[in-house]
Amino acid sequence: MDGKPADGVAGVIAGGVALGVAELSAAAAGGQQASPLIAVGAAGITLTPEWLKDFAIRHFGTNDKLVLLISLGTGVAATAVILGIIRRRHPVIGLAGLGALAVLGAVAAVTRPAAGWAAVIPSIVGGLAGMAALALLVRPHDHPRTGQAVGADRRNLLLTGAGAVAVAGASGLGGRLLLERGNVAAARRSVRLPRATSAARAVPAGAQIRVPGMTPFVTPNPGFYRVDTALTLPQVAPRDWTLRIHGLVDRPVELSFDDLLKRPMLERDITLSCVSNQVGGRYAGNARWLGASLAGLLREAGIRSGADQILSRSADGFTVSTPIETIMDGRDALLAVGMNGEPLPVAHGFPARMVVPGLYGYVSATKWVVDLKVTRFATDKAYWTERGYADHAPVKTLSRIDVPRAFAQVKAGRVPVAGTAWAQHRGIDAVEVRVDGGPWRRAELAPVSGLDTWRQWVLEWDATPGSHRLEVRATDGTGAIQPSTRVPPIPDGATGWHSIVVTVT
Ligand SMILES: Nc1nc2c(c(=O)[nH]1)N[C@H]1C(S)=C(S)[C@@H](COP(=O)(O)O)O[C@H]1N2
Ligand SMILES: [Mo]
Repeated sequence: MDGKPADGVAGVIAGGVALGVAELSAAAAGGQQASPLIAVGAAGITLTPEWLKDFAIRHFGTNDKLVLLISLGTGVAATAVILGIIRRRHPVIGLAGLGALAVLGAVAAVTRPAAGWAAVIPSIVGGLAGMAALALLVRPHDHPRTGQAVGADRRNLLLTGAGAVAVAGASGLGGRLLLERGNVAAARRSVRLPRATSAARAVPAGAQIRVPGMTPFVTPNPGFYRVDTALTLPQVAPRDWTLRIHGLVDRPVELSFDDLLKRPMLERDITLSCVSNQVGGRYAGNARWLGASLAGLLREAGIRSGADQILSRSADGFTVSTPIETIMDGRDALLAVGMNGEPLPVAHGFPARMVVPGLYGYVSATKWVVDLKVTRFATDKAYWTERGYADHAPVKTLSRIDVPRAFAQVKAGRVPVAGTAWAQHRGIDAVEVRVDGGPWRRAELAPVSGLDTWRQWVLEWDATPGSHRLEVRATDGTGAIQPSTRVPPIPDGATGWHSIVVTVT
């Protein structure tokens, strides 16, 4: 009997052997990037069309990578089932299919930024192991008539299968464990951050609106939104870290992590937000950053005339273009090492990242940053600007109703309506709320210590029974009112008024 279920299972086992052995040799050869599954996933992220990436960020949020890995795993398993079944009738094609998958993994791995030729090894070794397993598990020539194993043969097959499963499991697990050893968690714990030479202004007593369910004024690190293209977190040890400043400069600079820590350290409260944030969305967070002045570093390197862009690059090859003008205009643009009193979390750029108040993250906030090229917008494009996003992207004024929640049921009477508004580096001067399209009413603004953080607000509302629509809009420090026109995040950030509907009983 052709195409029996056991052949499909054998295919999956062979696929597992391939991936497991690849994982183990990735640990030996080239690290995370050389693991075929990770490499194909990462290449997938790079090649994904903009609309799909936007959809993924919107619907899966920070889980977008988990969804990608699960889809990939499912795809590989399904292909392996098919190859197992094909192998019975077309022995060579079944094996060649596995070989093709291995080639795909190898190509993906070797084309990752910063990958050497050794990155092909895990896919090839894994592919060969998988082919050997498939050849052993599905032997079409043993029983040309029935294609079925019988008696002692079947026992042999079961033993081979069990052995292959053990190889797949042990090598996969072992490989993962070894790969995790490259983990910088311990190095991060041993970093001692210097004291700030210029401390942050104290957060004013009333900055946090005391209403149950209100967003914290300072976002705790574990709850800080995360947006990046990294499928596995880059593990950059401080002792291996250097920052190169080159391009249109008088004196190229190469900075070690110790050099960086010896520089004057600024501590600043800065709200970071993502261009992908939708009106009412949660891709914004406020932290106390510690870092060196970027302007100071660039001044030492000496920017040549004609340069108008800093192209920053991360350890995993992501790039960001930032206008030099903005970095040098007196705002606190940082090469940050600390976040809320700790070394940067690995997910947020350890050991060093950029933070520039007033610009969306994709044009300012390079995590795991290792390279600054002083260049021109006419010469160089960055990851997202190559994909249709704007070169210049100052943060747009946004305001958000945090309580009550959308579609909440509240009791009639006095109901506090509270939320957050941001227009980094211009500041928030007013927030207004209206109910059911009625007159705008000014909310009470919480105090803030500067222009670079978000600002909380609250309005007491006399809620009457029924269904009501609440809307909010902010005015920034230049007097400009947040526009009502809804535009999508691409190319330079969403606008529109946040509105929610609540039921009063
Ligand atoms: N290396 C690297 N840095 C990056 C990104 C990235 O994909 N890779 N994404 C940028 C974007 S789009 C944003 S909004 C911020 C998010 O920073 P966070 O994850 O610390 O909140 O990081 C920026 N820095
Ligand atoms: Mo972003």
